Amino acid sequence: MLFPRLHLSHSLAERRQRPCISFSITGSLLYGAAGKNLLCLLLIGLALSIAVPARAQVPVYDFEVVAQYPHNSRFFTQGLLVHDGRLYEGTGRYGESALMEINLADGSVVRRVDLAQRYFGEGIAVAGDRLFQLTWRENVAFEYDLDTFERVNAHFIPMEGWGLTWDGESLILSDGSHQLYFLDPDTFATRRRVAVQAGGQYIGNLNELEFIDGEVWANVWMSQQIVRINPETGDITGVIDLTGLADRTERGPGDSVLNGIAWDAEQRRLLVTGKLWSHVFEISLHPRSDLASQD
Ligand SMILES: [Ca+2]
Repeated sequence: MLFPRLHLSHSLAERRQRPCISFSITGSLLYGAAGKNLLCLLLIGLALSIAVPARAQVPVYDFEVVAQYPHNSRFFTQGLLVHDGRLYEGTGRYGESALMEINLADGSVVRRVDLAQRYFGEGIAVAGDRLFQLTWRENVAFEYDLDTFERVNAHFIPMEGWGLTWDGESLILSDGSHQLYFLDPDTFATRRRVAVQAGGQYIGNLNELEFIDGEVWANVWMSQQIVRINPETGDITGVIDLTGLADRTERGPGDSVLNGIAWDAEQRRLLVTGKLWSHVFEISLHPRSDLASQD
């Protein structure tokens, strides 16, 4: 069995190599605001108490930094994507929200549209020649012409807006719950939705999104993890543990948590950042090798 092999006497470094993370996809919902060390301890206790079914154990991936690029630490990153080799970012906070094209190499702003003070910007997605940006609690998603950055439409959304991505047919929206909504990009009608879960436990706080090779990847708000989701079933298929990445960048004051996933499909490179981070990181992933040896 897996759980009895987890002992509190393990050193922190050793514990990090053990599959504590396989429980934290549940625990982050409850304990995401806790310190990471405390979180790990709590999760061991949580795992013992809730008896997560063995089927909930999913592959865990560790990261390596391939490259790092400057990022404006005043940007409260809520949406990040690469399209045709160009980096786009949407930022939040009232009075500071914007939609931007960013020069990845030096972090400078190529194009920028500011939102009115009453809007808190959230996730962004490109669908064809259209660029969409959610707002948090203002029940509107803005549509822009990708080429001109002109706002061409506004769509009502009945839920909070958190993350947004595009699977080639539908916009996929997260609202901070465990649900993913698949929306018609013309009408914003909900075509379907899935509940994201692992081993029967709903995984909530889904935030920034990215559609990568048939999967939805999602930041889990206030955690250092990205979950990989089967968009047909809602099943969690993997957990990417980015513990330690936030320590490798200067961060602005406030809610400077990991948020922002951008997949450069042409160059097959993965970019991640966080709110108020001084860097965007290109990372590579590798499976945590000792997961299978725990039983
Ligand atoms: Ca994204």
